[in-house]
Amino acid sequence: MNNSNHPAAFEGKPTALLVLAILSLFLFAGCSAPVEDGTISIQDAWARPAITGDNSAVYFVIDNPFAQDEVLLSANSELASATELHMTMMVEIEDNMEDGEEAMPGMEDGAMRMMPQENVPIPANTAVSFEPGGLHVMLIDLQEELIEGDMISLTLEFEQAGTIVIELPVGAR
Ligand SMILES: [Cu+2]
Repeated sequence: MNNSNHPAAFEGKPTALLVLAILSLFLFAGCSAPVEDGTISIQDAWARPAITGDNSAVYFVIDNPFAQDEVLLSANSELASATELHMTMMVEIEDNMEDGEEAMPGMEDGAMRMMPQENVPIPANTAVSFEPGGLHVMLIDLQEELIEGDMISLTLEFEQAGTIVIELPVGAR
């Protein structure tokens, strides 16, 4: 018997086993190794146009398709005096009003407030959206004007992936 002349019908099986072996290597790597740079992705990023001295906000979607939890620790931009992670949320007026402060017309039921976030968890197999009315990166006290069509860069620090620098356009999508 010459094994190199085995019928073609059997050739598919070793190939399938090889594919499984390679796939399991990838799965094993995904579970045990630290997440390497580039394993999460930042999509659809854009910044709000704003004038010098004013504030702007950056929005994007962070996609973590892996089995390991990720955390966005901080953001940094050279264009702003300070860069913070914020969450806009509706808060009850009565819980947050100073004595004697009056609610603005139309805001009797609550007000939108921006709450600084120490970090933002990006759980395994989850995409987290930063969008108007929710999570955003706040660029505080801009050192230069952000004009629609400009490209700016933003540095993001992740617990697992480390530093990721993204390039993004100024202007609403
Ligand atoms: Cu904000």
